[in-house]
Amino acid sequence: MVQFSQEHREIALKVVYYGPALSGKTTNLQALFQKIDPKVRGRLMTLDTKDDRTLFFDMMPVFFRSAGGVKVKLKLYTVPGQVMHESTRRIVLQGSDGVAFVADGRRSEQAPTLAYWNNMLKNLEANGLDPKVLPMVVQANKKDLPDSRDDDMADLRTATVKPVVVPAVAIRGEGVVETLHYLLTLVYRNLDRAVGLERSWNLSEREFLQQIFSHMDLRGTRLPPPLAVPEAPR
Ligand SMILES: Nc1nc2c(ncn2[C@@H]2O[C@H](COP(=O)(O)OP(=O)(O)O)[C@@H](O)[C@H]2O)c(=O)[nH]1
Ligand SMILES: [Mg+2]
Repeated sequence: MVQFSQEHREIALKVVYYGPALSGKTTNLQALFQKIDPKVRGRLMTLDTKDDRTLFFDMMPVFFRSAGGVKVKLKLYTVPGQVMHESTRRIVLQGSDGVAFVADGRRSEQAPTLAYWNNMLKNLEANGLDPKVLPMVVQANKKDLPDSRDDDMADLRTATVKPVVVPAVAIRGEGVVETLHYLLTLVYRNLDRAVGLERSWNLSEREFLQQIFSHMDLRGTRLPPPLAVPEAPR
């Protein structure tokens, strides 16, 4: 759950990059780290083993202060993908305000991706997070590989959970900013509905997004114009 401190005029948000081992979660954070102005980003903490796998999780903080004097802290986390880290994954999901599900978009990965997705939905509920309400974006990654799927990950959609799908080649930084932008738009709207970010905190959607994305190198990125992001289908 988002953390607010009225006294310090501070909002702390947690966004989690979730997905199977080697789908590209760490690569997403590394690409964002390279694109974002050091003035607003903290350190990128990653702890990978030699075979590229995340041992615990990766974390990158992003900070800004709005014109209305609200300090926003955004923490981006990944989870370790391997089966043995199930309990860590559940803990990292705790209190998340939004989830980017990074999928290896190859046909050969379709079955394990679906299994992982369903496992995530279960872990969300175990954490008291409602997948019908929690902002979620699916990233169809590794679009550069020859057997990549072109079905828009339709099998991940259920009657009640219909995530937006963003294609990506994270290793080239493509689709990475778009994924975060879409997710943060949904995160903002969800919190605004819940606590009135605009009304009570004087923090508009436009300013929230602009504070983050105007500090990024957006070459090669195609972001929608302000306020033009559609609601996720429900
Ligand atoms: N071809 C290709 N490889 C990728 C892409 N994104 C990540 N990878 C590779 O996939 C492997 C696993 O990526 P990593 O980010 O460590 O996965 P994680 O386990 O989800 O953190 C690494 O060798 C990456 O270089 C991509 O878009 N295309
Ligand atoms: Mg990793």
